[in-house]
Amino acid sequence: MIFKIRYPKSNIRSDIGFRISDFEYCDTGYSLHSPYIRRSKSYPIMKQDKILIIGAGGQIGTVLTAALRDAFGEQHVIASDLRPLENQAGPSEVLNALDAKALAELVKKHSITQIYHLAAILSAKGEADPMKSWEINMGSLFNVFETARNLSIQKVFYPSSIAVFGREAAPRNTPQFEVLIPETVYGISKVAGENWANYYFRRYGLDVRSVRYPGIIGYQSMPGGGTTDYAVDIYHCAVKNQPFECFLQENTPLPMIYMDDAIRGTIELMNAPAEQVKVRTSYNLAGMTFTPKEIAESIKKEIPEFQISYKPDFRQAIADSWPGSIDDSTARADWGWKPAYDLDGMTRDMLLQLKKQYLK
Ligand code: AKB
Repeated sequence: MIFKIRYPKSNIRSDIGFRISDFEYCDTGYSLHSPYIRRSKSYPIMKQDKILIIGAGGQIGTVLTAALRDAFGEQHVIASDLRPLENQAGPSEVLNALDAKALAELVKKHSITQIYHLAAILSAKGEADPMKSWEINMGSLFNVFETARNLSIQKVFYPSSIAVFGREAAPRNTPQFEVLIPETVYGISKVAGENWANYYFRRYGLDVRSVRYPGIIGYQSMPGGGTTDYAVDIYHCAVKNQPFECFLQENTPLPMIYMDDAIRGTIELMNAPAEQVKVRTSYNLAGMTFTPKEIAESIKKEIPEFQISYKPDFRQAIADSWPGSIDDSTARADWGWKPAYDLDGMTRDMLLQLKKQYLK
């Protein structure tokens, strides 16, 4: 079953205040968004919980908010962001996660029991101002962890990333427990954040759960400031019959995941019995692996006239420092993670859903 969610027309990446058009390589038609999300099939309804999402207007937040509202009820999920969120199906608030007092007041006002902290400056954008990126990523995280500890929040979700890995890590099928020497400030903040998550769990018993997201690809929302963003932009160009210029070289493999899988994995981890969540830093979460050339070939199966060219920029070095694929067997063993989409399955669905959006 498919149902429509309403979505703000703004192209501002909500959690960090940068315009995603900073990284636009074709006209991706942000204002045309009218996203859809598949109704979740198996999320248990837990009406007693009150969930706060920080960064609810971002790429993941937009879709996760709708999925959690579907599972928990619209009034039980409070969407927050730096700027007002329009057309929300449930309560929403303006929140700067760097403001600890405002965060605590909001948690008390809504009797929050769970926090999903999605606000961060991503890998590519973070390099423009490393100190500011560090302050935002770490300052907001400490506010969330301290508020959660002081106000007895039951669970916190903290997204980490494949950006925690660097060139010293195994470049393929990178293990769960691997050397972490990232080369971006975003990656460094995620390694630190994972360790603080583990610290708050061990020291204070705070139930923090985390996955290392690969690049996330979805039709419902746009990413902003990441190195994997090309893999969303490419589909928008394809459905608009525009050629696509890729900022990575054709043979650059990266771990990626379809949005539906990423959201399902997140909710499954958050709903897993605590004793099954054995990794308290962050779980490797894999979906698929492909290069720009391979995603273009997948699109050409559906749109034979699609054209791609390559013009690598500074993001190539970031991508080269990341693994091409990661081993998520620990997540599979501990809490039953399993992705559903492969590259061609994702391509068919992305093109179908985006065509519907652009035809509106
Ligand atoms: C980025 O490219 O920075 C993000 C990520 C992999 O965490 N999509």
